[in-house]
Amino acid sequence: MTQELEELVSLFRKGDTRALAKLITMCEESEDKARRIIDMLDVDTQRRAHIVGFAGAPGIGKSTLINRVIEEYRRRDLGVGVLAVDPTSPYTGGAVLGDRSRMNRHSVDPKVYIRSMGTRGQLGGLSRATRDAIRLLRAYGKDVIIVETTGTGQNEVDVARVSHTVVVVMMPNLGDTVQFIEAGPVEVADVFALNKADLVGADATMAELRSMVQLRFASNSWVPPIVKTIGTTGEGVKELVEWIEKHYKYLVETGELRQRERRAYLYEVVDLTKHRLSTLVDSEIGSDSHALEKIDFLDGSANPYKASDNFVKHLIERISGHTQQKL
Ligand SMILES: Nc1nc2c(ncn2[C@@H]2O[C@H](COP(=O)(O)OP(=O)(O)OP(=O)(O)O)[C@@H](O)[C@H]2O)c(=O)[nH]1
Ligand SMILES: [Mg+2]
Repeated sequence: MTQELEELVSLFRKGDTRALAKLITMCEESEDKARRIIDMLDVDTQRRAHIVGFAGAPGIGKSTLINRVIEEYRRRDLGVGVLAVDPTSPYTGGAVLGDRSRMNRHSVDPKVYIRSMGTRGQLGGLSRATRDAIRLLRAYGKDVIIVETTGTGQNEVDVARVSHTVVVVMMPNLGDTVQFIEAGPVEVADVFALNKADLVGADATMAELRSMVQLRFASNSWVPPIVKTIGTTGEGVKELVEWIEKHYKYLVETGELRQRERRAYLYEVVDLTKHRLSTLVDSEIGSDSHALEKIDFLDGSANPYKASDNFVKHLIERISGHTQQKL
């Protein structure tokens, strides 16, 4: 495993796309493999990349739009990585295949890498492997990393945690626009794309969005712009990318970039720790049936709170024993 990994990492460093793909797959396979890979790539992951999240309701045109955004970045000779996170069907299914076919125009371009990621093993939020994939794309030398998530509510919040810039995609006549706005995704928006601007009702929705932005963001130092786009023709996409870049510049100049990265890093550490503790509880119970028997069960007067206190104490002893062995 170690030799295989060393070979892969050395190919990866030479820019081999298959090595990149294999390393992402290994990160998906297990946390242990991910840890070894990230250890080996420690220095490379310091590279800069602009991480851009795209969020919005299913079918709103995110993939179509991203396809055009890739074109725009390629015109600027930037390397792009895209991770399409599919929360409903992790491995197969319409959305994933759809993403492939809509984005595959760039699949022959070595400077573009597109991949669907599942949400397997998630503990709320984007999967650990998605964050590792972002780290790998960054180390690989991509200039821009796009993360597409579908849905409303929690998914937007999750994508915001890993992104520097969040593009919230809207479309005309999205049922009751105001109601949709209340559902949450706007809070995390840095840029709005009003996609499908060719449809009837675009102007009315634009007006609604404008007044909402004025209301919600007026006192912020960055007021999210609203850009009309047509994913199918590419109209408005140049302007969209310009705004995405302006936002990045804003983040750098105000020092917010570092704050966002720090926050993302802390969330990741917290998620990893929660996951490891929960694995520890399971393995403790699974590997040693006595562990459960040690927990007092007094007939009639059982107190699960006290019992769980004792169990936690037991786990802490186990952990400190384990870390001491490692040191
Ligand atoms: N009329 C019109 N249709 C569009 C536009 N952009 C995308 N579409 C169409 O909308 C449909 C959905 O597009 P997708 O790009 O798959 O949407 P998505 O948001 O990625 O969908 P999920 O990944 O399933 O959430 C497709 O049939 C597109 O051709 C647009 O600007 N105008
Ligand atoms: Mg899509």
